[in-house]
Amino acid sequence: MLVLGHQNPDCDSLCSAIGLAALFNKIGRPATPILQGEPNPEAKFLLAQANYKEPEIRTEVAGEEIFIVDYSDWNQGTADMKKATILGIVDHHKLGDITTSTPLECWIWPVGCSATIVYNMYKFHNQTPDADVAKLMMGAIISDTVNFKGPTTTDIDKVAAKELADIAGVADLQVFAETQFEAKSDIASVPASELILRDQKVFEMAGHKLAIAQLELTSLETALSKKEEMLAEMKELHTSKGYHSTIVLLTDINKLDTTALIISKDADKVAQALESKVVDKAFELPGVVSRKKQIIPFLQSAFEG
Ligand SMILES: [Mn+2]
Repeated sequence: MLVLGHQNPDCDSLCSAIGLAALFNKIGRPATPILQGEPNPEAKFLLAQANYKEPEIRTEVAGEEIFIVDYSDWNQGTADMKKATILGIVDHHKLGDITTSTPLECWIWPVGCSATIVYNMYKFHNQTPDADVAKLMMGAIISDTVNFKGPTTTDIDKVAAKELADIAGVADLQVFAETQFEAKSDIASVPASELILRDQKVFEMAGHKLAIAQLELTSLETALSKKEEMLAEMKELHTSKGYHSTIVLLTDINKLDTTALIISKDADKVAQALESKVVDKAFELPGVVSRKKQIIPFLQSAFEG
């Protein structure tokens, strides 16, 4: 079986796939984690910290048995995913549009991170992750919950991260989190064309496609100095893909605020749905850090009524 996360792999997508595949191997179900693309810099940082080999990148899964983690939408899977047998889903987002012709094993919990669920699957099977895998899963929880400060954080996540840190031999979770966040904030030399795609997900709302990327940073200074370059790259992407809106969220993970850059057929509609106002192709979202909880639901009600 193959275990895979979504496109534009982030920490959770990578580490939960690795964690889940390792669990299956422990209980006699041979499994291999794969990636749909290059992992983001924070995910690469975690691989280096855990001294774990980067999984193979594969974008074809037709004919395979697969388990998917961190999504349940066809559009976040491989193009040929409908030709695979989906054995199961682990996720913590709103339920997507994937359906199957045979029963499947679903672990979908409203928690802060898929890795939290995977860790609880270890407990269900009376297993313990190895130290390196535990470190990866711990890092994914830190990332997805913004070090337990994000609004999706639950006590289940906090307990899982603490126990995983113990298994991994990480003495100070805070110090680890700070180093991890510095790694992902190091964007000075990253080209704008790459930045605008970081953690990008495409959402369909009433027949419109909204591409929403998110950069989580310890400070917005460097990102804002690249605003014009990013807007130019966004415009190009926007036109070539025919999106309704192309949005890049610049989230300050210390101040817990977001500045959104936008290229759109109706930027005012998007900003108004989030109780904001567009000024110079950008709008402010004070107190907003979670795309899935503080942005998507409001855009959905504005577009779908
Ligand atoms: Mn996740």
